Amino acid sequence: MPTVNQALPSPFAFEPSKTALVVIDMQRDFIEPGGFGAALGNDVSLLADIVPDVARLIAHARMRGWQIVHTRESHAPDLSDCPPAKRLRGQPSARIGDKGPMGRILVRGEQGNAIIDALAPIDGELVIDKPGKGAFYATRLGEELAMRGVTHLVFAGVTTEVCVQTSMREANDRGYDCLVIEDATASYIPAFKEVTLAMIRSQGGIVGWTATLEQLLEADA
Ligand code: TIU
Repeated sequence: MPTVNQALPSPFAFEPSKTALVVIDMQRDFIEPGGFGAALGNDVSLLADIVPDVARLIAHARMRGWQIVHTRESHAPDLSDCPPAKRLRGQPSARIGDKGPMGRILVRGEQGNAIIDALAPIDGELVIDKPGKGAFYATRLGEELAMRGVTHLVFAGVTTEVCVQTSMREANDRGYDCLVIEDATASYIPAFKEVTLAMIRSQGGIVGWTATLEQLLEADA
């Protein structure tokens, strides 16, 4: 069984046929100007740096035959799945559902909601639209993974401390062994990324494991 011996806080062993790569929210809304990330006042260029490493990770997962899941944070056009408590935060001039340069912000089907071209899903990969920060809340992800006998999840995507960490915590509570790939995740606030990785692997791996992309690729060569 492949084992990432250098994973922290301890080696991470996984069975490829029971492993899924979960790529969180690599969508234009977060990575390109004019979307939700920018509407919240962030410098979105900070996230683009990880795209080549996420692409390498996806290519590896495809070669190894892991299940691949892409998520998109998104809401129905009538915003019936967007509680006012979520919509009313952020900048009053650019809220979820408002028109932006890439269409309505964080609304399903709009240009800004698409996964960036460099990481586009292919046939056979799951695409999960999620109204929350976590990938399990109000989605079919749990059922889809259970149907496929998945037990181990490898996480990538954005942002580390918001949707990646929330999804990992949801998965951890559901009994999955979770590994986050350090160089395949990013935050608008780089210090938060480092602290999140430290949190995940603290206390004996309270939320899961962390490893670099090279450590994973070497272990699963
Ligand atoms: N995908 C995700 O992380 N959603 C966010 O709103 N992240 C922020 O960092 N704002």
